[in-house]
Amino acid sequence: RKHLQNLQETTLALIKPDAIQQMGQIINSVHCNGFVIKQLRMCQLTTQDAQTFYKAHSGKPFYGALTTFMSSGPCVAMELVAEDAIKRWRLLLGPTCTEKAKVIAPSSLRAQFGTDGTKNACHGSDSTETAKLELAFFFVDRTLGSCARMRNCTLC
Ligand code: RTP
Ligand code: MG
Repeated sequence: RKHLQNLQETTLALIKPDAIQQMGQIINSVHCNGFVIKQLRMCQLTTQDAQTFYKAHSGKPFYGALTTFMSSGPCVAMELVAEDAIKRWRLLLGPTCTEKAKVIAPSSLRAQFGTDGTKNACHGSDSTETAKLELAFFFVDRTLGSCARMRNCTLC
């Protein structure tokens, strides 16, 4: 039945480096908006990791600034579970550009915690296909009891 199709959908959410000090408020919003956190990790991407994660945007004018920003400090990655999680998380994010978000979606996460058009606080997968790929990117190592770190992690 169509209305049950996206029950228990999963998506990859990121708290980006510009909003890492607001992670408590952002995680509170995650819970208040009915998302369950299935997995969570904090890690700092290398420039190469960021280039791989955002490879769909390679060649665009903002790609260099985006990948430099995304590797400038730690991110928090979360696997979120909810009905229609992909669409609902992106709705909570608001528009890509923080300044636009402040005007048309002032209670969105990007309006509240973003910095500008590139430094915009959070990420959300845009389809079931990208969610699957992006979750594998961050949560591929499920070993218990040891650090499941990124390649070339600078934190440990
Ligand atoms: P995201 O992938 O991070 O969830 O964001 P989005 O779908 O809303 O936007 P997208 O078009 O996929 O862009 C990816 C990220 O690139 C940066 N960006 N900067 N300065 C610019 O014009 C510009 N445009 C995009 C943002 O960090 C955006 O989230
Ligand atoms: Mg996107």
